[in-house]
Amino acid sequence: MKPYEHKDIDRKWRERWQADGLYVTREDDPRPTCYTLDMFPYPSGAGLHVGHPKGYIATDVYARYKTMCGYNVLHPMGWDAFGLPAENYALKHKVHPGVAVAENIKRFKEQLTAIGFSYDWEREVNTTDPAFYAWTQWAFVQMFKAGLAYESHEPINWCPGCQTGLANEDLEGGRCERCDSVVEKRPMRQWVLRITAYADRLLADLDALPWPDSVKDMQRNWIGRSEGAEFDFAIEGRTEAIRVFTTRPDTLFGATYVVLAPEHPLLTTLLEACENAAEVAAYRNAAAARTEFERTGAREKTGVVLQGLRAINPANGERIPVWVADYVLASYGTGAIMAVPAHDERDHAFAERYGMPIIKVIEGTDVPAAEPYTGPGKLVNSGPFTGMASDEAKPLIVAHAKGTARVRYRLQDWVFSRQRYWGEPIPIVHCARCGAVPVPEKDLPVTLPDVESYEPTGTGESPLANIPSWVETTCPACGDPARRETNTMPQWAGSSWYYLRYIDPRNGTALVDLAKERQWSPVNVYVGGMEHATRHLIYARFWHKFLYDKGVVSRPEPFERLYTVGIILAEDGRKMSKRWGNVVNPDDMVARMGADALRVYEMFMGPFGQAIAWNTDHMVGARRFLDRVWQLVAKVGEGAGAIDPIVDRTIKKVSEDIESFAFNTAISQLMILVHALEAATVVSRNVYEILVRLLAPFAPHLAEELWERLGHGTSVHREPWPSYREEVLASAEVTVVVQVNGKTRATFRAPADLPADELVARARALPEVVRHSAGGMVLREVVVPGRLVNFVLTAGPRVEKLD
Ligand code: ANZ
Ligand code: ZN
Repeated sequence: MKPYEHKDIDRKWRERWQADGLYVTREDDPRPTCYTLDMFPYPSGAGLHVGHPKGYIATDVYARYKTMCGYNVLHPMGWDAFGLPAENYALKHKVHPGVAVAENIKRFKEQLTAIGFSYDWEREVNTTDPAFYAWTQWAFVQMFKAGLAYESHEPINWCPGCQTGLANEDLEGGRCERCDSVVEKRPMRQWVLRITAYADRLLADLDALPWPDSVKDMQRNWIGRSEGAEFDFAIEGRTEAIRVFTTRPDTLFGATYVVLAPEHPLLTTLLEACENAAEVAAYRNAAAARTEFERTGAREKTGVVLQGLRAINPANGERIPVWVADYVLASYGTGAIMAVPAHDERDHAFAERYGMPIIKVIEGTDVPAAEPYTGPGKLVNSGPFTGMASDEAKPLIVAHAKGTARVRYRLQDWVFSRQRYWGEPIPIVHCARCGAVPVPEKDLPVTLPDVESYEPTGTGESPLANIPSWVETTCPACGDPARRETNTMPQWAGSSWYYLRYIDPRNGTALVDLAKERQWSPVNVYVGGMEHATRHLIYARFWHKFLYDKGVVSRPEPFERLYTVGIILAEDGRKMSKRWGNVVNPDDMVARMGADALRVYEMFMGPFGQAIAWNTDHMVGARRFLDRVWQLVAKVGEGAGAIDPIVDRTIKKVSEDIESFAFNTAISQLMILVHALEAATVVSRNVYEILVRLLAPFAPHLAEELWERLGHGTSVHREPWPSYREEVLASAEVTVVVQVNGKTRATFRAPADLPADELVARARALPEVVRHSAGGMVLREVVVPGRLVNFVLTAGPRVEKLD
């Protein structure tokens, strides 16, 4: 029999699918819908490496499977092409970002096409297309009108490398997530989105989302809700008061000093009134040079007292000192605190260092006297509240000291302007008479003009400010001469709503048609990297809720199920990077072994969410598996034969595993089936056809070719998914214990009568077994049917056996 010639087969079917429009999705299709989506890529200059398609392969397997199960599937792809990555690439290679983006998209698309994805390319979106960003701007205008987009002059994060302001979400450990520069604080004019107005709903609606707990917890922490109170500490002999935020109003009687952040606006006024103004000013300037990250780190706390000033504790009228210290952040709460050294760690360390009094007001249990007690307890030294339980005392002390209950968030409003060229222009006109006026909807999009030089200016203005013909305009409200806003939107703007546009990509009169949106929403399965947990996934939820409030969309949450992809490391265990010279290019792999071998390998290499190293030899194993499926055709007899229960078991397992994104165990079950069929003298045609259909989502080209050779004139990808006979799988399920070198590592449920080889194969694919057998080779397996599998390993490198 002819060998499996992947080159011819891959090309033949790609062209045929394209010509037949096999993956074009229609709305006038009565089947239930399923929306399967990948986080769309930045079309970077480096092209794809083998890590990128892993998530795309998974959604493609899922989309093809759901189509065969009878769903009308939406499975689109597009480009997130605005923003710093694209612009930095263009600057480095001295090409216009628009030109670079077009080239990169072309290359990405070729690479993706070579892997055989079932995307409906008629719905392709590109965030840099004016027809797309007209709606990004439209949404901004709606937010402006709703009071959710506003101008601010607060100090923000400034990246000296990228020469632009950044949002908190763009930082990693105090550095720019893009270029790794240490980020500074700079006061500057900027546009900000009031995401905090949605903080409570963003939190509350997390509970019901069937997302991984890890992602939900990251969002909860990022939003960081704190219930507490604000108190005013009057300053003796002056009219100003210092307002503090505390989560522990019950400790107010123990507040022995107050602290202002170095950037606190009141400090400028108080400086003049204190006796050591020069010292305080010097401290403030030194603090400005330290990053927020340094200040909140483990470093010893420092500060300077404002001599001659006294604040008055509103609970008991005590006169207490006022300090400036950089462990208090200007960006949280009110930028000032009441210090309670007996019950707060940071205040305690500070008070010890500077000899401030430590007054215990909560009776703790079992704490060494030298340490602060931070828990709840019975109040002491607290005037009329002494003896009360701390939780009970909270509201009473708030009332007593004329405070107000307050909820604060760690989440801050979203700094939404960038002083860079390659972004959506913010659709605002500044008029001397009318102020900031939104561009009328009929005049959208405000297109990004071509410029000679798109290098960042570093002045706090974007390069757009250098184009008078573009900047100078008239006020939409009064007709006076006015100036356009020259800041652009951040790279996260387009991605905050793009998934809606695939539903209705060419709509010229609405962001999305509501009836179509109702038909397809929400995205049923969304797949992408963990790095988006607190960025894109919070931003998109915020925009979506806003659009929901506006009646633009019909549901409050955009994404139903979410799966995070484990990254593929290089063969040396490091991250794939040009810098290390360890990048594996999918084009080479596809050329050598075929698109289907790449697909099967990436789905088989380990549990989907787990990081795992690439190994070309293992991909060879995946290719061999496909060769064996190919060769099985020679054994196929005519007509239908009896079906062994292993076929039913395989259908059940592969279906359930695809549904739960356990692709590796689905493939190992297919391998078990192929193994069993190889052992038979004849394979009946109906059984082989079941195998081909089960394999179709994973190996679409090969399956299609085999399907044709079996005499079918229609695509296997339009065939119904095979069903299994419940009655032959009626045997009870048991719990099987899995050990590695005699240590129990996992358990799983399996049919009681599962043959030993299948039991072993299922056990071997468990993530715990993969993890605990790394570095050893399986010498033998001990199987107690229906009870236990024990893998006995050698030390030394693990040899993954695929066949
Ligand atoms: C007095 C107090 C007594 C506090 C006590 C804690 C324990 P979370 O839970 O993170 O919201 N705080 C308030 N604003 C701050 C700022 N700008 N920079 C640094 N620290 C600030 O933390 C709230 C607590 O962090 C507040 O409650 C305040 O210290 C401090 F036994 O007030 B607490
Ligand atoms: Zn005007």
